[in-house]
Amino acid sequence: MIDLRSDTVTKPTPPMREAMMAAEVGDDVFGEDPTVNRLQENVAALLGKEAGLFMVSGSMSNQVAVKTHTQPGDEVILDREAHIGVYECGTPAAFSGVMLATIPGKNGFFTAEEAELAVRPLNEHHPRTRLVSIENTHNRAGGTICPLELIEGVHAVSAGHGLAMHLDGARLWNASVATGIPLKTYASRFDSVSVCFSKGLGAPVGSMLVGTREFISKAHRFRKMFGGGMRQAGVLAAAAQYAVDHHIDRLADDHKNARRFAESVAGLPGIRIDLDTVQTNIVLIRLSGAKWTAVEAVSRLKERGLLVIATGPDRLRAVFHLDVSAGQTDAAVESFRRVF
Ligand code: TLP
Repeated sequence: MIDLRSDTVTKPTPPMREAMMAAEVGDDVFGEDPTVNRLQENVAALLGKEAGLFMVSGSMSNQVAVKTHTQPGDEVILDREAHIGVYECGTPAAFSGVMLATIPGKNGFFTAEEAELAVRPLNEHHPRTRLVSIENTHNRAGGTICPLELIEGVHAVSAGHGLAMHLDGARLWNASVATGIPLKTYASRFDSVSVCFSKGLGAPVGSMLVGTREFISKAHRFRKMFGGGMRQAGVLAAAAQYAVDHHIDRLADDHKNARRFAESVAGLPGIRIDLDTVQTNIVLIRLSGAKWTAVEAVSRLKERGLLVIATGPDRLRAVFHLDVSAGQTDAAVESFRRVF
């Protein structure tokens, strides 16, 4: 089986497992796990922030950020297709008591003008706008990269209204490798940034939230409240550290494979791919006038040894990662040719 359902499906490599075996550990709830502490310092520095907090998942990292930035009754501005709103179980409402002001962005991103219009006037009728969140790269838009000028523009609007900015950078590594723009540059306009080790970087578990020392110390309490206090988490942090040290540059291979796959299947009957949005490791495949619905296509492709997911009634997603070689990319194209 070639598994293109997500870049979360990667298995830890033998050297990553060795790093996990060798990890020095302690009780992280007491702040005594040296491997976790080192990872937090290293990743915060990589992103140009004062402090970091190791998290169980990207969802926890985003939601602890939302909780830390807001009060119940506040409102968060974000793209309509953002992971925080679409895929995180309604946690902003359930755990933070906040409302989401969603903007139908283009390729996952809204403009400064759209952000300005979404900010509520300050009076007793409205929720208080408190936070603006951007996802980079954008998952449901197909791994698209947020242009720096857009971030700058939205930041200017946020600063003008005294709002905080959060970056869901689950795949920020991919954006940085694809553009050559340093992680720090992307992170610089945000008060908090969440990055994931368990997607393209190939670690089995873990994400990190970074920000000022004060923000992270507040977030630390909420992580415990959300059930995310871990003990000898150094075995996981060691895998994440290995991934940061060895698996960032190689993301370029995933981007090449995604591009080659997209260009090869784009012309098949009933398939439409907007090649302009294939910027990193995700390919969105639209079915228009195809023989199969998305759900039927998933099972036909599975019969031919290829796993993808349906992300809508007429939409498939293929994600390229550490465990997909160039040869397997060609085999995936062949499965599509046969089914379509
Ligand atoms: N995305 C997963 C699924 O939840 C859809 C995937 O397969 O792509 N932010 C972004 C942009 C994400 O894509 C994801 C995971 C998360 C946050 C949440 O991370 P986890 O799964 O660790 O909670």
